Amino acid sequence: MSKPIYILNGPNLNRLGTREPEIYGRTTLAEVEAMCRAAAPEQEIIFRQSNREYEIIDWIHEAIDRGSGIIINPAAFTFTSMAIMDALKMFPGPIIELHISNIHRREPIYHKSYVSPIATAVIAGLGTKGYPFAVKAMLTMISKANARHP
Ligand code: DHK
Repeated sequence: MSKPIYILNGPNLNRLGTREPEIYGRTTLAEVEAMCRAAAPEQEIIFRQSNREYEIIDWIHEAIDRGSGIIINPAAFTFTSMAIMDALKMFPGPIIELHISNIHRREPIYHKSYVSPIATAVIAGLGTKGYPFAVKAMLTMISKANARHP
């Protein structure tokens, strides 16, 4: 089994399911976590959420030391945090930036991501189904990376 995949979630995503359901749907974060684990039953997954920027940075540092890939929904920090961008720059493995909504179809404040220039790939607008989709994609990225560097 490869090293764990980190799935990190930013501010307000702990309210998923009741938060603006017309944009984010009614699936809870716990249900999203279950969908991710079901998408990769053989793979260790570390699934976390925080409303604190420093905590997300600490988890990225942890992933630098012991993770194989990062799937991150930075939520509002996407558009504000150079600190998260700088932390992700140090991560040697694949990074998937994920948004439940299509941020590019929303108000202009949601258009400039600090994470996209660092990310290997970006998923936006698939709803919460984007999470298990990202997990499957990450498994492929990790196995390709492992094949390149056995
Ligand atoms: C979630 C948020 O909280 C917003 O701040 C982002 C993102 C969009 C999402 O679509 O998952 O802009």
